[in-house]
Amino acid sequence: MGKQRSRRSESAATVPVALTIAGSDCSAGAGIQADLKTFNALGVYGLTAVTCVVAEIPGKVSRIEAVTPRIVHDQIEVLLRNFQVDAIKTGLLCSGQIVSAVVKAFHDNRRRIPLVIDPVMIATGGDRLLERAAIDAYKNKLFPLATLITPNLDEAGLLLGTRIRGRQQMQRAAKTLAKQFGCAILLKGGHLQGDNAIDLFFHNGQLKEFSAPFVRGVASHGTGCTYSAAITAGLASGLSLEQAVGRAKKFVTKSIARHFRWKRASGKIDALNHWI
Ligand code: PXL
Repeated sequence: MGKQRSRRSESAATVPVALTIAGSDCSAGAGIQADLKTFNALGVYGLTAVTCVVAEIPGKVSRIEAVTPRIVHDQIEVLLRNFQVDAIKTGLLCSGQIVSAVVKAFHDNRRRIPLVIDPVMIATGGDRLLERAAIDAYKNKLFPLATLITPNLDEAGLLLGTRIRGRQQMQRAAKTLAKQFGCAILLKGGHLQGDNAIDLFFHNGQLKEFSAPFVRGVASHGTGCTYSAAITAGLASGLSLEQAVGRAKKFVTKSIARHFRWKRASGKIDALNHWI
């Protein structure tokens, strides 16, 4: 009994800790819910700072309500002051004021912690999730603090003011963003290249491709959240950035392939399977 207790407290003391700063998706396939499930599956204790509440099902956002920038700041501040946080990710930040509140909370805390930014702007179903004015706050204040930014093609296109199609344009975009913000870039190509989902990873002047067979016919709500959360979990656990991205790509591919599906008269609902 005594032995068991001491083993338990030892594992409790050494479990890696990751913080997600993101919105709540009530259908639980994306947002903070996907992040927590991913952290859990990868053996990381997850902390959360909620930025907004989204009423939605996969593919259809009904309504978004942001919480106040002050409570976003205070959630992060109290967590960073009291936990040894090993890695942080940001997801949907909703508004420019919330981006600024997040940056302020980071500056109030002296320790530099690996930071993964998923620049969530548009939901997979096409709904706009981020106020347009927030993009400048991202560019000027938050991106310069990033370890890694994980845009998809639409997000990278919005950030660079161009359309990105094809591998050469992807390579150029990844390099330009890395140079502009002084961090690593994971540019997610989705199904651009046909049968494979190809992502370009640009880090320390080196370009690497991560590829997996594209899983067809599955609603992919939450894949970006899950991917960036899995990378964050890897960094929290001490993996290198490249190892963390490689493992996360496998994790997200499996969670799509082994998805859940509910059939309803009104159509099917798919959800990623994080139990892997
Ligand atoms: O998948 C993007 C996303 C991120 N965060 C929240 C969301 C969604 C998509 O709907 O609701 C909270």
